Amino acid sequence: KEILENGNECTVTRRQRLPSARMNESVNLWSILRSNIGKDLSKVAMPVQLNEPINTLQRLCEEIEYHHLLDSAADTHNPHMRMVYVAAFAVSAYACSFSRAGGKPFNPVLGETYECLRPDKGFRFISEQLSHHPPVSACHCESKNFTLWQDVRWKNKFWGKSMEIVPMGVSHLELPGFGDHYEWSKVTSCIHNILSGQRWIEHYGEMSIKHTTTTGDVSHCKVTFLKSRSGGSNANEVEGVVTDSEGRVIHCLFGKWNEALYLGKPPSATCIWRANPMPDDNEQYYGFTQFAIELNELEEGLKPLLPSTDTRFRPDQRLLEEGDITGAEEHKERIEVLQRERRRALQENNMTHSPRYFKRAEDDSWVSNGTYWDLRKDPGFSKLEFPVLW
Ligand code: PIF
Repeated sequence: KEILENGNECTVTRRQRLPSARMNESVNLWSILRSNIGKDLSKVAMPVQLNEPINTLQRLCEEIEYHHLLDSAADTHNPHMRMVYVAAFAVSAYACSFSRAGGKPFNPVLGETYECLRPDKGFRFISEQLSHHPPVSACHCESKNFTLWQDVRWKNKFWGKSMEIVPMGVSHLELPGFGDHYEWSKVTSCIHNILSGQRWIEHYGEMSIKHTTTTGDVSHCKVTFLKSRSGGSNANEVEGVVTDSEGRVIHCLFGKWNEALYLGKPPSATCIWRANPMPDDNEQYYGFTQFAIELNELEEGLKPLLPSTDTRFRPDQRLLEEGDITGAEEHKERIEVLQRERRRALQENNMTHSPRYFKRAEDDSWVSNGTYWDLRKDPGFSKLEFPVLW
């Protein structure tokens, strides 16, 4: 049962699996990469077969799967324990990537949007593609307990056997109950065996979570994502240290970003977060979690409420989800041509694109302009004009 925004209860049955399993990939990635050596790979149109039926805007929403950790933080009076929950949340965002080295998300087109309204989980989320070259996506998620926003941009580095994805942009979190603000940035991700063998994903580097209130610095947490040693005995390990404003160590954390995070030192440690079990047949279905399976679902009741720019209406992604690779590729190319035409028209008129639901903040980050949910309610997106993206 879900509680709707108007307070009514309704029963929503969400799908338990995608409509179609993943086809065997028959793309020669090497021939694509070889002919684009030295090029920025985000400027190369990739075959749709490399994609999973989810896009970057939805991937940002996937990072919120373990939002209950933020609800716990909002319920915790001790500021250092609050930081423990926030750190666990920041680590949990990586869990879904473990089973996902096989594919890349769809690259949203400029102006594409995505919403995820989950009254059952107590949050509502929006995201928008703000720039095409370089690809920049922003999102904003709110609940009674927290507000979370971030904008992301990647740099790709292709090393031959592996590809590094270096993210830029900052995640922001506010817990209004305490007047807290937290911010952190993402660590580097690396896809190994990109050309042959079993692809696998690794995250490494340091994540520094800063906690401030109007009265100054409160605490800090350094989370280290360890690089795998040869043999892989320490694969996916993370370590964290929470310090107070004077730099004294208050808490220690350890665990694995794909499994669980513990507070304390073994053997007397407390589990703070554990990843949800995966659906049994997930390997055939793109390695998606139950939460990911639900993200691109288009229920009948939702159709008239969404703007036409919502990812759920994007035909190439829908066709891939349904297992029609040929149809998906045709539509992907058609959508790319449309986007090039819109770009040319803007250039010819000396105009630049302006995001619809996000604006620049003083610190140059992108924040919600607060209009999405009001427009959705009144006058309703069906009464507004949108560019034809597909
Ligand atoms: C197309 O995007 P693709 C290109 O941007 C192309 O330049 C553009 O034409 P234009 C098209 O309109 C686009 O559709 C290319 C690139 C996209 C990202 C960033 O979807 C996120 O064809 C990457 O893809 C995160 O992909 C990856 O960039 C996380 O989406 C795992 O660079 C890449 C990925 C490299 C392949 C990795 C393979 C892993 C299995 O004429 O407008 O320029």
